[in-house]
Amino acid sequence: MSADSPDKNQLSATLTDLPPLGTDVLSLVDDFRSYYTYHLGRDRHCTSNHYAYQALVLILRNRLMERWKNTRYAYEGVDSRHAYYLSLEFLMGRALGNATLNLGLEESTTLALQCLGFELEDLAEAEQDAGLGNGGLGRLAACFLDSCATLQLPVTGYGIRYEYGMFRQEIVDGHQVEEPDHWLRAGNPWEIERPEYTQRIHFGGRSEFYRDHAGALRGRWVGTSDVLAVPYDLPVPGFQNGTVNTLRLWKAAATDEFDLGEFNAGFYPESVAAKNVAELITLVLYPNDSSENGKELRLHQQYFLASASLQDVLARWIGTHGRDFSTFAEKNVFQLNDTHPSCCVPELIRLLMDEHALSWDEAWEIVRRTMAYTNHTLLPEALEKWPVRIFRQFLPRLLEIIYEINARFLEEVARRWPGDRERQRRMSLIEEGDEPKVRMAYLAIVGSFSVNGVAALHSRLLQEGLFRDFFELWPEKFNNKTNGVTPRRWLAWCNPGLRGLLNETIGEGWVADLEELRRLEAHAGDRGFRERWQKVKRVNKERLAALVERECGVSFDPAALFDVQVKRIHEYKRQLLNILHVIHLYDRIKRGETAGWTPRCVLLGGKAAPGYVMAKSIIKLASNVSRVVNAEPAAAGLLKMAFFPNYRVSAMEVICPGTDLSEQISTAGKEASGTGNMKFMMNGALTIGTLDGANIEIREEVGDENFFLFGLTAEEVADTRAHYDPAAIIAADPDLARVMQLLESGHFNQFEPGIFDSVVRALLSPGDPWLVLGDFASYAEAQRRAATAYRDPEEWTRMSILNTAASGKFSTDRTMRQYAGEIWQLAPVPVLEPGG
Ligand code: B1N
Repeated sequence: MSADSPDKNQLSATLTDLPPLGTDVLSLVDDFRSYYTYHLGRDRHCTSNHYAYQALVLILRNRLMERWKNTRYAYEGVDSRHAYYLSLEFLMGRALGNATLNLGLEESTTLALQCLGFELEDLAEAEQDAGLGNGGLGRLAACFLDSCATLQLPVTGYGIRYEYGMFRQEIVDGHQVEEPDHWLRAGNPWEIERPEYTQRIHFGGRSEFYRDHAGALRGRWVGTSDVLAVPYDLPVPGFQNGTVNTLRLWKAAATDEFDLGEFNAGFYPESVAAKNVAELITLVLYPNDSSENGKELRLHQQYFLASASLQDVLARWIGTHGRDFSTFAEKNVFQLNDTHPSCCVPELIRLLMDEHALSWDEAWEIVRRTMAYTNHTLLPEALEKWPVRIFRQFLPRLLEIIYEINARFLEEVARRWPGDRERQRRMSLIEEGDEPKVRMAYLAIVGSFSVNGVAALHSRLLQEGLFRDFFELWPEKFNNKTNGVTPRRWLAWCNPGLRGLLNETIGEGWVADLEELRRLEAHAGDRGFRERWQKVKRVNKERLAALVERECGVSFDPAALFDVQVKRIHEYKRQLLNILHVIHLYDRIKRGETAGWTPRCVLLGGKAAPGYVMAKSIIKLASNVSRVVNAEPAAAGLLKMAFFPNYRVSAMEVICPGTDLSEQISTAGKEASGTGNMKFMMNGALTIGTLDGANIEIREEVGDENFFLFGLTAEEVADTRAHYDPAAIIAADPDLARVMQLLESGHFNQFEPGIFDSVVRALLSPGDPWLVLGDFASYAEAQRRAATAYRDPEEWTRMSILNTAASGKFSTDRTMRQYAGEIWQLAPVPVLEPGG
């Protein structure tokens, strides 16, 4: 070995084996000053919190970085089986608070910042939400990652680094206006770009057959236009355990040879401009929740994610195992978050056959053993079906593989049910018709070893309805995994007051073992404990009231019942039912029926998909009703209403701790699970809800006496459809008749004639799929029970405590243990803390 070429291992050790970073106040202060001054180049004249926020992120990121590396080494060291969570959405929200909490650095960070003249809370506020998701499905993915890291499970998230996340909602004259969310404008200090792991993605071209060296007939994809996928990694810290997992997000980039033809022809600026076309793929998140997008660009996004992620995993595999894929299925499992990444099924076959020379049977065996699919909705409008025409144009080789999967699958169906042509037609991956389509859910089911729903009722309805034929064929594939939420963000971080009280009462174990909350039951009868519980709630309500005042210009009295419905605006979620009830309360006030009144503040919030006209009318109606109610002198001190603009993860962190009554009022059988319901419950809100989604399990856990149940069951909903008669319902219910009269008379749109006609028509239609009026009386009655209960603060507080106490099941730690044990066959891998 010569002097100028040191031993390679020596060099790498010198490079990367550093002593652990200090986590004491002094080390944090020193480090902060250094980043602030040298790296960011700021001094005492800088007035914006932005740079202090950046400096703080960088010092925390360093501490995550050492754990991140240890985690990677630990996984490599035991050659662990690994799960990949593939999702078009990760609704991460802010990362700063979560990082300090999970690193166990809250106290020292708070002190260090105080030395420097900052408050942790202010710097946390300076962070943009990472809004790379629409709602429940994307936020679930984020909670899953937190729990996997906390359970030390080797799980990597794969998603898309959208340049623009979920739009920012402004309310102008009561109407929703969408503003672009350019969340990366000021840079994202958490992310690490890793261009060395760039992948190449094909589009277009054509599929052809050829003979390989051995004379075998093989397929290949030629004449393609390629796009690069560049990975950006985000750290996902576990709760105080040394583990940091990875969320890898792909950004599209033009290839270097991009449009060289045009370049050579002298169109230099044009060819550079054309780069944008490639980069369009990851430009923007589609803002449709629970409805199909159907756009070519969306399919590009889906395939882009699937192909980049699979190639990444295969490249790592080949790096350690060479081209021997015989144990690949023992070491890897892919969880598909809905059908959005279901191109993975044909794409893995393509990669293994066309690029790695496996046979069909070998490739199919690997797919079948490594893919698992989660369904998140029964709504027909959300079920993805891509026109064969679009596949043929952009993904011709994939289409060919899908046809082959289908041919083999239909043979299996024919063997099981000989001669049953109708069943073959029903189950085919291709829906026939003028415009033949690929049924993505069926593709996912056929290619997966596991199919799960997200709450008990939802999973049962999938088996009995939507996927019945498949359940008959492969009952063993089907299972349920009830959703959850992470108790780190949704209790420990967002509700510091309650965290303190819980820690003093039952110790700190609940943060990583939420079933510990059951021990609160013993304290629900203790008057002193209830008083402390009330004080915490009061402070949280004051914080929420301040936010509502700031965002909506409406003042909420913290002594009133805070009644909250925040979620995407959708007819099946029945925000209209809530608004009708507010109108009913308003009507009672106007009629002087206020004896024994419970003052109430109603908060509604959520985004409407930009093209969903009815959802936008619902927002407008909520705004108009708020304006009328808040201006009514007789309602002062009795009723307030506000529409909360730009509802998002960071807003929910203030909203759920300050809520008394959680509105979970979807038409039974329509909400797959819901997860907001769980956040509210954990923070001690009581639920008014239907027997839908996870509400059913919430009620089971907390007991009927601590839950305000109303409405038709899923079975009754199905039976009511045929003879639903809104006119008769109104005729039989004078309260509802007056509400409809107010609406129809234009009382809430005096200078905007006709704007709510379509809303009224929908409510009055015997074909209303959501049966809004059908549940009105039952809902109003449950609201009366809630109002009465609230007037007994001791009793209400007892119920509030029991709700938190019973919320242990709804931790994603439980959900992830079930995925790991029952689907992934994945064991935890211990990781040492730095210096440990
Ligand atoms: O997924 C959540 C559930 O808790 C909710 O009940 C469910 O509505 C939600 C297409 C969806 N289902 N489907 C979607 C989102 C975006 C998109 O483009 C469909 N979101 C849900 C978590 O399980």
